[in-house]
Amino acid sequence: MQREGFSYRFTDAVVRRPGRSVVNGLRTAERGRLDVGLFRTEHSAYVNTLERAGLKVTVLPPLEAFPDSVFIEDTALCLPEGVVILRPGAPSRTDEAQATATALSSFENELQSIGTEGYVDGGDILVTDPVILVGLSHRTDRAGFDALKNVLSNWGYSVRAVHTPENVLHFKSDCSMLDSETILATSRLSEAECFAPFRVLTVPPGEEAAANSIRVNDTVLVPAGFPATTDLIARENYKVKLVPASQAALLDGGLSCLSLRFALDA
Ligand code: CIR
Repeated sequence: MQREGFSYRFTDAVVRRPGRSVVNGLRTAERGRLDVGLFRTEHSAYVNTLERAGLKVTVLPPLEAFPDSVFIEDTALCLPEGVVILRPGAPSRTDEAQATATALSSFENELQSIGTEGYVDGGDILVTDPVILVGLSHRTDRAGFDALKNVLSNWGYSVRAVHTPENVLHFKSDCSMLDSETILATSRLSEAECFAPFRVLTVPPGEEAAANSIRVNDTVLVPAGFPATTDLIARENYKVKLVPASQAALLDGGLSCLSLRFALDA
């Protein structure tokens, strides 16, 4: 049985700086021209916000061979028992995970992997205190889910497969965990009723991208530009910090994708 709050109480984070090749990152729609300089500025603001929320942040150098490697969350799952190296489902990203494994091996965690049978993107994994939800999606398949569940069950976790809506890249593009009992989600996801028995706060229409916020210790990081969602979360008495994420959004990325967050023993 895990300590209450283990899913949002962290000491450390690892991020990867966007390289010049980020302009070639995957995207489901053309939403505007990506500005590498602005991406780096927003990335620095993100790192700064994680630090202010109490984390020691390790910044890894860009990986030019992998345009999407700034979205490091998709390559691993960090838990108190250790790290599971994942296998991202986009062909251009599958080998990205090896570089994450190398970087994380210095943190002396137990390192497991889901092997080479299926695919899982970290963006499809929502860790909550009582259960780990894994969205099957265009990036995460049943074989990957089974391999991941195998590792997590050995560590004592309860794991459940859920459905990611057809037009949504990752399960967590549409939801995030605010505390042990509360999830923030879009209406299309909360209507799928995959969150029972959680309390669900529904993101106001038109602000779907704000569902990918992140709880880090006592702060909820919310992407800038979504005032109704910001109000909703603040009214519930969470401490909110806005973070600019316009360039990640051009590549279907949100705040959670930009870091791996974990707790090291004191
Ligand atoms: C991709 O398509 O893989 C990247 N352009 C965006 C990844 C976003 N990651 C996430 O939601 N966890």
